[in-house]
Amino acid sequence: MSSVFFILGSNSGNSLGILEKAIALIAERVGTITVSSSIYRTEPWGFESADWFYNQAICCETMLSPKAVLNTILNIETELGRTRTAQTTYESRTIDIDILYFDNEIISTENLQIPHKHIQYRRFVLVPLCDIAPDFVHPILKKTSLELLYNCEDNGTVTPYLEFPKCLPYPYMAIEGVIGAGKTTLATMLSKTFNAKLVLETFDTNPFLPKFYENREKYAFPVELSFMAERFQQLQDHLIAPDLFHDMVVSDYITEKSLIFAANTLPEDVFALYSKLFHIIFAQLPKPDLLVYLYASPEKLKQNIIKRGRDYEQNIELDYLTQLQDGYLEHFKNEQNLRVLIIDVNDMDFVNNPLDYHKIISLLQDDYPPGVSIRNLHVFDNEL
Ligand code: PH2
Ligand code: MG
Ligand code: MG
Repeated sequence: MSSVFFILGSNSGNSLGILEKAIALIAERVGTITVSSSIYRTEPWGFESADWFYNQAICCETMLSPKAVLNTILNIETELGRTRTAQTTYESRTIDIDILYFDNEIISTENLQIPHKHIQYRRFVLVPLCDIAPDFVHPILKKTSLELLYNCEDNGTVTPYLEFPKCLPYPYMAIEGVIGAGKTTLATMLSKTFNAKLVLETFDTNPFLPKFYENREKYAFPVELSFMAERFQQLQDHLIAPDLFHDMVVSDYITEKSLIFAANTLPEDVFALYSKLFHIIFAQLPKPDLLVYLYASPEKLKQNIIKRGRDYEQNIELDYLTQLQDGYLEHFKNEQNLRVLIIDVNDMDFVNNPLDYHKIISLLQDDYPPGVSIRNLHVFDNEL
């Protein structure tokens, strides 16, 4: 019996399904699989592609010779749709199975090199390998997997792949937050993960918005009215019409946003009129089952605004962001029947860090009572 270590990778087709099939075929034809690593999402190494890999390392006990193992895995690759072109550079593949180690053997023939000659240069190999064989010693380099990883200069991203639930307990969710909090990004990501209907505010069709940022007083009323009309129309279209293809709706705003902004931008008497109109118009619309508010400090919001670089937003002052945030928080106190979940995202990066995104999704799986719930807090303590 010999122990053989493999790294499997796929970045095209139904990668997760293909990995699973490859492992089943290896178990059948090569030998019992004794351990397997987590699955990782990894940046393409050695070539450019928008399609990241799924990689996983496994260890298998086999009676076969190295040559026979090689032939077996090449056949499995072909059966699972791997095609090889004459191209000499790397390219995307449905499945790649490479032998990393075969006991402590050192083999160097034209078709087979053991240990695999790139182990020490690749984080996408070393990270999964450290899951299953941290202390295995490379027979040529005489270093353990952990030492190789420690010395590895590759800085390609390798992050654990996490499974998401199939659905969330809230059929209609609204994501809110002040300008720059990431609500549109999060709403869009959630709609993709859960195949939800996405309802995004169409801020760029509001002809008054750039003018408003130039001259607040003059354009406050038309800008707010214009938003109110647009929001009403959109939500009416999406929430009332049944949709056979989506069980969930995610929006990046709540209608009350109109009131919160208007309270800030309109003089008192004009706001009273606006508020009256608002309540007449919106009385009919359903409320979200969960309102998620992304809380970030004004300084962090300002950084995000600078990062995304919309010209007309660049002069927004910290004070204005603070006032809006206070407006939201104050508003939530009075909405006793709404489930409001405040997530402090100051130290989160759900766009680039899959663990953070996963954390948000696990928060969205919980049950919340009506009223305000706060998660992930350090900033808040006694504020609410
Ligand atoms: N395989 C390659 C080349 N580059 N990059 C990642 N992240 N994962 C792989 O499995 C991989 C790669 C050649 O086999
Ligand atoms: Mg390979
Ligand atoms: Mg290969």
